[in-house]
Amino acid sequence: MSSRLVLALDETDPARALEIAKQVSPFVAKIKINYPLVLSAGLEIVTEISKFSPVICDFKVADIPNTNRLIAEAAFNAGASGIIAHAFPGPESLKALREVDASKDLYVVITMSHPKGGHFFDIESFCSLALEIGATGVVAPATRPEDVSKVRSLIGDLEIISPGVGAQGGSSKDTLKAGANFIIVGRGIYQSDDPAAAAEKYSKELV
Ligand code: BMP
Repeated sequence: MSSRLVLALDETDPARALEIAKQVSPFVAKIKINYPLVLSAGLEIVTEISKFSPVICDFKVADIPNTNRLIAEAAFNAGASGIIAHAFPGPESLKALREVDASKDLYVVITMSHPKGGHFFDIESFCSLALEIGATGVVAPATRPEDVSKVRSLIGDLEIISPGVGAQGGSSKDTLKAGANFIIVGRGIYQSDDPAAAAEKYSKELV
């Protein structure tokens, strides 16, 4: 069965990040990278990691349509298979990302996993926006499975990818039960003494 695990590779040492990407690739569906790694390694790291796994650029894009477009072009040209965006700038900003390349995955953040991370997020409006613009899926927090259930009831069969398992204390079992398709784990894997073994263990919990 294919893995339902996404590695959040926030390791900032480029050589170590590449080595981890290589080791965990048999156990992950995708690798999500974020600013900490790209700011230390440059966008070329997207191309390098794509040799091992599809890469989601978690740039939480949140700008006017033209700037969103420029960011997506850079990420996709580097080889990213998908990109993550914030919903609050509205439909035109999200559509601009979609229009760069509709074959790429676009995930919309619905609400966030950290304490009080949901206070300024409008779950209903953001889910309806994700549907309206034809998103591939959404990001919803494993730390609040009740929010994942609510999101699932609002977005039909769009994908849900859920961070917050491991270091943030979320339960992968409860999150999958609430309707998530993929679980995102960062520190629980890349900070482990044996990232490949940790990725294998998490991936086995998700079948
Ligand atoms: P960790 O497992 O180390 O907590 O990493 C979680 C990853 O998911 C980080 O890259 C973080 O930026 C991201 N993330 C999150 O934790 N909560 C959210 O609500 C949205 C995220 O993208």
